[in-house]
Amino acid sequence: MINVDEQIVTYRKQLKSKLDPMRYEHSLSVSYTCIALAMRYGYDFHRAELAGLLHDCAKRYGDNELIVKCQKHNVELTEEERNAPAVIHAKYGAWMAEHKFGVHDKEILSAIRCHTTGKAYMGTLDKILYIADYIEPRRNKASNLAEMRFLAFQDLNQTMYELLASTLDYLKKKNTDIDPVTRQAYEYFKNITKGE
Ligand code: DGI
Ligand code: FE
Ligand code: FE
Repeated sequence: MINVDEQIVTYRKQLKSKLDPMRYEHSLSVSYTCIALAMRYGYDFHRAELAGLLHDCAKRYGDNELIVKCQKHNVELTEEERNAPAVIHAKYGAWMAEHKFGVHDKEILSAIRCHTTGKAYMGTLDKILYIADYIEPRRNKASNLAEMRFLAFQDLNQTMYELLASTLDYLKKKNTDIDPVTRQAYEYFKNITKGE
C-alpha cells in the first residue's frame, strides 16, 4: 500500500514531465492554496492537495485534441461545451484523473470536473479548488485579486459569487460563447449570497 506522500510525489513527477513548466508551477501553487483553504474550512487537506495538483492535467492537449479524446473515451460533451472549448479540459481532466491517475474519490473528481465553469450546488472541495485556481500566488487573472485573496479566507460562497461575476464580465467583454453551466453557477451563488 503506497502512502499519501509517496503518491503525491509520483503524481508530481508525472505531471512535470507532461505539462509545460509554468502550467506545472501553477498546478503546484493551486495544490498548496487548496491545502491552506482546506485547513481554514476543515476539509481533508490531503484530498484538497490532490485535487489542486491534478486539476489541469488535461491542459497538455489542444482544443481539437481534447474533443477527439472525449469522443474516443465516451466522455459526452454538450453542444455548448463544444462552442466554448476552454471548458473541456476540466471534464476530460476528471476522466484522466480517474482513468490515468487512478483517483476514485468522487469529491476530487467532481472538483476537477467543475473547476472551470463552477456549477449550482457546489460542495466544499468544488469551491476550494475553483477559488484556489484564481487566487494562487502565481496567478494574475482577476482584477480585484488582493480583495479576493482576503475574502477567500472569510467566506467561500461570497468569494464564489464575486469570482463568477468577474468571469462572466470577462467572457462578455471577450464576446465569446458562455457555457450555460457558468451562468447557472453565477445565479446559484447570487441567490444564496443575495448578491450582497
Ligand atoms: O485552466 P486555467 O487557465 O488554470 O483556468 P480555468 O480552468 O479556470 O479557465 C480556463 C479558461 O476558461 C479561462 O480563460 C476562462 C474560461 N472560461 C470559463 N468559463 C467559460 C470559459 N470560456 C468560455 N468560452 N465559456 C465559459 O463559460
Ligand atoms: Fe483549468
Ligand atoms: Fe488551473
